[in-house]
Amino acid sequence: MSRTVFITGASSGIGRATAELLAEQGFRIIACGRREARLKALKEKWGDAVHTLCFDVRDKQEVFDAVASLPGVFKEIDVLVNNAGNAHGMDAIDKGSLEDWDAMIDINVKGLLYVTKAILPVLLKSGNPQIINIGSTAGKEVYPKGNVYCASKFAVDAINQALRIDLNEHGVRVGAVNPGLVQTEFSEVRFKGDSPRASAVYQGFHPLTPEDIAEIISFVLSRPAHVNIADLVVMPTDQASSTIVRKAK
Ligand code: NDP
Ligand code: 8X3
Repeated sequence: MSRTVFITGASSGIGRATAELLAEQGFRIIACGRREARLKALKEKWGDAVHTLCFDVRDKQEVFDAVASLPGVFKEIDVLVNNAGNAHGMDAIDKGSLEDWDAMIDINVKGLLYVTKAILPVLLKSGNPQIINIGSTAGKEVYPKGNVYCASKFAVDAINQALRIDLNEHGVRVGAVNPGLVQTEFSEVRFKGDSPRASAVYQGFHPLTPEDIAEIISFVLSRPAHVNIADLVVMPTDQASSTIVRKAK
């Protein structure tokens, strides 16, 4: 029987690659994001296998209304992939912008909590419930000017552990996938559309692709029900830590 997977941030990067791969593998997908045209393109490509939900994870009401609006078989969610998130800005903490800090805490932490809270009642009815949280190496190690983004991803790490502990009695598999540098729209968002600065982040070495992470998520989902990959860190071979990256001279 095919499982139904609810993916936040499916309009771009890791989330979109995951939606595409899992749709191809026969999962039923609920693809979420704010950019409706991007989601519509997924729906057009995958037809009945995909249902789209357009909402902002920061808005509690939108989150709960979106989940309540799910039709027919899409109401029966087996898997939640908490992926929506971004960095906003990269400044020393004394120079950081309050708006950027609010965005990261509201999206990466509170948004993840709102979505999880809205989905748990249905997820707990699944015969094979699973949550995959997309953390980051930034949630394992603080780097210069990473401050609030790192704090938001450390929070994802804590929430991942908390969900695993509190949902243990319900038999929910909870695990995190924590990538290092993946080439997506992440740096475009972080640097507010400064494309040369964003693309420079991935120059001179071989970064991960969104498809690399999608394959790992698919592997995590394909383990037998008694196997839970609780916390996985993946970096490009050229990356040793948040600050040590082997780059061509
Ligand atoms: P992208 O910018 O390509 O994708 C981010 C996704 O999050 C988009 O689909 C976007 O959709 C969604 N999103 C952002 N804000 C909101 C919001 N307020 N409400 C709803 N959806 C939102 O970046 P990535 O694919 O790289 O990022 C995905 C996750 O991976 C993030 O949690 C990020 O922190 C994490 N990560 C990324 C790494 C990297 O190097 N790229 C490394 C480690 C972790 P839309 O704009 O349509 O709403
Ligand atoms: C994204 C990886 O190193 O840009 O979470 O913070 S990094």
